[in-house]
Order: sequence, then C-alpha cells, then structure tokens
Amino acid sequence: MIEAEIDYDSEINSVAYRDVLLNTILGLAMIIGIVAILITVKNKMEKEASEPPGNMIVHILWPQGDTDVDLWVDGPGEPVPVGYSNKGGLLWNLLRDDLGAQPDATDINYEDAFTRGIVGGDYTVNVMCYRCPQLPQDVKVVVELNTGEPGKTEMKPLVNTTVKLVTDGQERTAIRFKLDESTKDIVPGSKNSVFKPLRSATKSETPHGSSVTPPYEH
Ligand SMILES: [Ca+2]
Repeated sequence: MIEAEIDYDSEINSVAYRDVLLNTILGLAMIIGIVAILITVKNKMEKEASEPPGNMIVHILWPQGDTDVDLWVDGPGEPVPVGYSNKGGLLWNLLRDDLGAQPDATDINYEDAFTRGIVGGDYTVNVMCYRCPQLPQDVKVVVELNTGEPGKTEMKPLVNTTVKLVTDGQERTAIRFKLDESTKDIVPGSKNSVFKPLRSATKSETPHGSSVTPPYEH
C-alpha cells in the first residue's frame, strides 16, 4: 500500500499564512485600541480646557505695550482683597499677574480672577496702574458667571465696562454690585462704581518683581 505523499510545502505555507493573518488582525486590533484611547484622551482634554476653573470670572484687558495694570477683587467672606501680592483667597484666585512686556509669551496684556462657587453678597472689582509709562490706559473689564451644573459650562454675562486710568499709580473701582445667590444674578439697582480701595487694604505691600518665585511673577 502506497502512503499518500505529504505536501510539506503546502502545510508550511498554510501555517505561515495563518500566522501572518493572526499577526495582522492583532496589529489592527492594537491600532484601533490606541486610536480609541487617543480620541478619549483628546475629548477629555478639550472638555477640561473649555471649562472655566471657577464660577464668577473677571477678565481685564489693556492695550499692548510695556504697561503693568493690576486687577484687584473682593467679595463676601474674603478676609483680604485678592491681587498680585495675595493671589489666593478664600473666595477669589488671581490666575496670573501680567507685567506688561516683561517675560511674557504673548503681546496681549490681561489678568483673570475666579471665585470658587457662587456666593451671594457684595463684590468689588478694581483696576490699578502699577506702572503706566503711557497714559491714559483704557482697561476693559468683563465679569461673567458660570451657572452650569458641575461639569457643564453655562456662562451668564454680568458686567462689561471700560475704565480709563489717567495717572500712574491710580486705582479705580470698575464695578461694585450685590449678587443674589438664588437668582444667580446681580441685585437690580446695586451696580455702582463708588471708589473702594482694595490694594491698600491688603496686609502685604509687596513691590512688583521683588520677592516671589518664579522670577517672572511678583
Ligand atoms: Ca499686573
């Protein structure tokens, strides 16, 4: 009886084909998995980037140039007004102190401050010419409130005004108002700009650029 001749070449080719196919499928699965992870991370980062880091938000913006304007804010329960020498309070945080054209990634001059939570009570927003070689300086002041549920952003505009600073060292009150915690809005008739000094109310009179690290902040 003659045994059937085994086709070893065909067997080897078949095994090699299965290996290649398996590796290809595994490779594709890995690529799909990595792409899915990257898309998830990207969406998470975009979501986090679009959410403001607080509830009440104050932006000040002044013209390009080597001019150092400061934002000062005060609110209910804040023991000491928040500004460049006291960046973190109980209610407010100043995000950064813009020094003008000194070490800066962009030509834009702006400062922002944020509250943690929506707290009813009296608020004050001041601007000050710390170093203004060019005068006058028109400082745009915008106040917004994020009223969205946690994780959602729903911005409500509260104030949009411009303050003219005419002398070096001048501090002016841009806006004062009372916030109603239940309506999440300004109490009608409470807006005014009667001057209330904030910088002089701080315990520290740290001069700009003198004592705080990193060196580009003060
Ligand atoms: Ca400043």
